[in-house]
Amino acid sequence: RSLEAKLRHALKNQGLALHYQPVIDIKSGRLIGVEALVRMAGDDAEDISPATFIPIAESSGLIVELGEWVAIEACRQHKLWRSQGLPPVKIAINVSPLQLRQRAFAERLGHIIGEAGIDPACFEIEVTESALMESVDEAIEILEDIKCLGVRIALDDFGTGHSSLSNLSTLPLDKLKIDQSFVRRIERDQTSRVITNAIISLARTLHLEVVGEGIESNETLRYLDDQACDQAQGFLFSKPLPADAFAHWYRQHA
Ligand code: G
Ligand code: G
Ligand code: MN
Ligand code: NA
Repeated sequence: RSLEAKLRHALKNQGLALHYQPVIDIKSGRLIGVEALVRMAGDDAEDISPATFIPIAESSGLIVELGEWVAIEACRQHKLWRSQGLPPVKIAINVSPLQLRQRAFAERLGHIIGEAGIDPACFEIEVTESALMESVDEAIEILEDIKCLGVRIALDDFGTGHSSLSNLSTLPLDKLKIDQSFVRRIERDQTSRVITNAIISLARTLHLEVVGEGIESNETLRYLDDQACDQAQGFLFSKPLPADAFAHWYRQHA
């Protein structure tokens, strides 16, 4: 079966799942959020990577349906964790640029969050820098609408796209996520350190939160702490986990 057919089937038959990766406040070491990442079961035990099927979802138009499922499922899970006594951490979903071009996106998102009864300030969308900058003018109005819902907006994979400084200050952003490619080379590459420092100070200047992604070692974490980076995410803390495993991880680390 083609990947598109598999995806269509998965959407209809509960064949998708969200995994959750913790986001840590570096100063306190506490959990402050989770990023939800979609998974599709493959024919064998291996999941099919979203890096493979998201592009198919985009080219086939299934991304709209998939994106709605992701938002609904993230809200459902957030609510369930709350009822199980987990603190009101933020939950982030990844949003494709194609979703952002849907006029109705903000309205749908507002509806989904409202139905679930979730505080919009706990909900964050991640938009990749490169995708956003391809059509800033189109995206900006929708981002403004999303901002009006009270939902937070993070710029993902930051440092690899082509934001102009004027774009950055015009967009209603809350957070920059430093691209993993820089973070992972911090220990061995001076250029990656310089770029990381520049992103952190840019975030400071624009009053944005800043998070280092792809942290795999204590040395990298210490470096980011020294540079006054706010938040951290990476395999050092945990890989993305199924919901139950995440709740277990949380109880062990609370
Ligand atoms: O989880 P993993 O690192 O394999 O994710 C690979 C890529 O797929 C990342 O760039 C991530 O942002 C993207 N991705 C994961 N989940 C979603 C999702 O729900 N929607 C969209 N649009 N992209 C996602
Ligand atoms: O593009 P985005 O930042 O949404 O991608 C998130 C992806 O990064 C997920 O697929 C996740 O599995 C992966 N990831 C998260 N932390 C680490 C890490 O510390 N090392 C590596 N290699 N990948 C990571
Ligand atoms: Mn992301
Ligand atoms: Na990223």
